[in-house]
Amino acid sequence: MHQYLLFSPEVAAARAAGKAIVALESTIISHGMPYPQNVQMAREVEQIIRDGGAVPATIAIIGGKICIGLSDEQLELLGTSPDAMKVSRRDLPFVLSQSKLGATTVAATMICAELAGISVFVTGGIGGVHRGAETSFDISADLQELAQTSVAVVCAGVKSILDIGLTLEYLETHGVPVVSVGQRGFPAFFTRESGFNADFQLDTPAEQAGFIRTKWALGLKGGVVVSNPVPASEAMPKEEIDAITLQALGEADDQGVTGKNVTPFLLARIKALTAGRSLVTNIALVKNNARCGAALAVAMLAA
Ligand code: PSU
Ligand code: MN
Repeated sequence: MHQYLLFSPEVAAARAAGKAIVALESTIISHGMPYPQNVQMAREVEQIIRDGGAVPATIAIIGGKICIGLSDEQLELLGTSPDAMKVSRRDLPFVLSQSKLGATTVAATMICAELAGISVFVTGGIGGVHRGAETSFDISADLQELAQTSVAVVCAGVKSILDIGLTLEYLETHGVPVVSVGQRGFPAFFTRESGFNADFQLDTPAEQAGFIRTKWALGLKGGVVVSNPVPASEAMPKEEIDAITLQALGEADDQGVTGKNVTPFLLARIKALTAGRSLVTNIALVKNNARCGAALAVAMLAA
């Protein structure tokens, strides 16, 4: 086993028994949602995965180790510590060698999941190409990670804080397939449609698993985006979220927010500007993704 990996008892038992395991990220807890909803969401999502026949493995960096599966106290720590670092690929050696508390992004969680032998990962939304990237160069490291690390990522698409069209172009260039579940359209996180299509619609876990297995059997390294739209009853009105997104983007610009702070800033502003309603939708879509990801992880075990 890798020297930096530390498995929780639940995940270690699942590995020994050959059970389906689903990875979960921790930046969504530390930087994506406020306390206490973040910790409550994390616990409920873990339970949904158990109910779906798989074992949840929330991933974070604690005490110089990559922790695969967290205790209740560790979830609480991530949800409440203001000094938890947002850790992407470039930050991993720092936070590990300095024994800092680190919350892993989609990119870093993919790296850790692959090290741990976990091939399915559930989150809310992935990072992408930011609007104005032609001058800011702000393209999430999540996209490069999807190009090279072999983990399937279940998400609800990408937020319209990003340039969704350019994000899909970037993924195409890097050979990352975008699969959609239940519809052809690529979802836009808070809403079911983005105006863009996914590459392939695969509705059943067996079909999704067959696609992913085939990609890797061909030696085609890298991830697969499995985009699962927010349930219609939980989606936000498009006009409202579009207007609020524009306002949040303007504020980020005015305040000179850059680098890794951009995404957490925008998430927090959108939550405030919707009086918390975006948070309700956010939690609902992560839970929906947990159901999808658990079923996919179980299907991945079938021959
Ligand atoms: N999008 C969300 N919620 C999140 C994130 C993105 O709707 O919590 C987090 C994820 O951890 C993602 C990261 O990997 O933000 C992307 O950050 P950046 O844009 O700085 O790469
Ligand atoms: Mn960025």
